[in-house]
Amino acid sequence: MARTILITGANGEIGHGLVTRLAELEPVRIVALDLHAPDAALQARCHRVVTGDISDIALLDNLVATYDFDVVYHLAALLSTKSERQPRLANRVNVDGTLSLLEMTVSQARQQERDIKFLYPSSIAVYGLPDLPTKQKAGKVAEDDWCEPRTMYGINKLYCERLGRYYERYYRQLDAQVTQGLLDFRCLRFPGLISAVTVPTGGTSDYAPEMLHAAAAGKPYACFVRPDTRIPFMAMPDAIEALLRLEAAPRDALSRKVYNVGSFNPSANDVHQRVRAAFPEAKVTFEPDVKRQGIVDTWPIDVDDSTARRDWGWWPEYDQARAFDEYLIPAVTRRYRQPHERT
Ligand code: AKB
Repeated sequence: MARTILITGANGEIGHGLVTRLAELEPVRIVALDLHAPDAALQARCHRVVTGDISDIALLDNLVATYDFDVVYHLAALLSTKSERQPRLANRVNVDGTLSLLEMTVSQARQQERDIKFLYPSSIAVYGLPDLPTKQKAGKVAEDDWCEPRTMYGINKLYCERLGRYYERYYRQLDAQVTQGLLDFRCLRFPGLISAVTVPTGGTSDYAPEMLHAAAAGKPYACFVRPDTRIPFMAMPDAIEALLRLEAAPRDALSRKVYNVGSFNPSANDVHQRVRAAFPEAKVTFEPDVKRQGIVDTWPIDVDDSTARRDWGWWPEYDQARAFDEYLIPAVTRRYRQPHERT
């Protein structure tokens, strides 16, 4: 029987790729929730599209009353730059929204005495390196190191990782009766993501995708970080694959709830060189914004994802060269080509 999958933030960057890939892979009933209705092509891949706010408890109650979910992908979030500008809103969306969804999922799992998987994308924003020399020295950061986030978004994500663990293992631990039915919480810490299909909004790793899309669209771009800035990035198809592989992994293979995943870690200048090689007319300047730079400087230069590789066979398809040469550059070129140039 087709699985029923709830995807929150379905109209966002990861949501687009995930809905498309899931619909290709298997007969599945996707219930898509987002503040904004997705385009017609994405809607056609969904069983139902619900337009609404993740912190609307009545709406979530209604969804549980209507569907028996097998898996929940909770992607809805306010990213780091937006969260820094509106911290209370960030807390409402990123924390209260997650809490309501965890509560809804655990209640359904217990009522029906069956397990429901809950996939949660966290971020390298949970890390907080105190200064650049320490960031350099730390190199690849492992999951339990440097979890001292300096942004509202990073704090929200770290707390929700722990809420997930709580709802799986300890929720209502004082109840007299032990109930069956488990919220099976699985979490990935994503690096900056680069998609050829969508442009992110409200993040601080956005300089890389913004630079690429601006160059392909023939628009000038002022990069808001220094050329030597280095953090990990991942091509969107690998991010989708990581979520699907973690979801499919046997539970007893997982030694942790939260996994780093990485693939390549270019400097902003490396991204610029790749973009310039593909679009020689590109007008890119570097005009660092001290405050946004300050945020990126607290994120690690790379992540140690050896546990994901060992436990569930994580392996990125796209290193830096393949990501640009075989995925990003050809796809953005097609995307922004003038209609009269299209063959
Ligand atoms: C952001 O920049 O906020 C995100 C992230 C690193 O999680 N892309």
